[in-house]
Amino acid sequence: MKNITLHYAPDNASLIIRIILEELQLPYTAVLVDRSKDEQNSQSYLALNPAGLIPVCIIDGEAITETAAIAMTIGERSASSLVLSPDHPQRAQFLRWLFFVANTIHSDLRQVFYANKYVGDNAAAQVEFRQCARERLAGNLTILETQYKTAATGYLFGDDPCVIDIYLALCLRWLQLYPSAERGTFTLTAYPSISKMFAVLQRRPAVIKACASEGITGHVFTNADFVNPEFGSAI
Ligand SMILES: N[C@@H](CCC(=O)N[C@@H](CS)C(=O)NCC(=O)O)C(=O)O
Repeated sequence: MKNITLHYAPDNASLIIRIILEELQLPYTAVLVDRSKDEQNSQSYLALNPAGLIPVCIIDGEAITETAAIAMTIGERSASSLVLSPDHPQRAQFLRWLFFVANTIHSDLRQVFYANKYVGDNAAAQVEFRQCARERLAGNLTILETQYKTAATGYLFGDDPCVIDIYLALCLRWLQLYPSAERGTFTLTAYPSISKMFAVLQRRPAVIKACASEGITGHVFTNADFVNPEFGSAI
């Protein structure tokens, strides 16, 4: 990978990829997608990602979308421990939990954050829909908490963090903050093993550097605070 460009917005799913790039010390160019101008739906951005979602990562001229796919691609191409290789005995379990975070947890989150996109403009319907999504999330996070409880090192696989640990940390960071009118509705209290992992993860230099470059400081996973300056948000 000679040339990497990350299209990002502060505290968006692109931050998962930025942390991975920093962990691997890969050089990259970050290009801001200004959500206050709805740039994710501009013609030029839709040409990269027709779904109008952030992130897009261009690797050696190829546009890649979907956070988990980008994470897998970068991790595999750099033969890093962030991704378990196809011959690793725990590869199937690794894929299982990566998909769980990507297509269950992250999807549940989108339902909490963007209820209007699922049920339309009816405010009462949105409240009910968000409540259902939050209840489903609580159940799914309990399943993950059980996995982390049995993880010997605190990380899901082995001594070092993998892309799943990072992905989950960002998901639960956002859930602590957004929608901002509901800040505080979600806490990590019910998930002590996950929370313990986050406390270690957030001290890693790559995490601190990636977050700081988007204006995010402090205990970024265990005691999330908004982007400062107030420039960008996950939703
Ligand atoms: N399935 C996508 C979801 C990405 C996603 O939800 N991105 C959010 C920002 S964190 C976004 O682009 N939101 C704008 C929108 O939904 O219009 C992925 O994994 O990359």
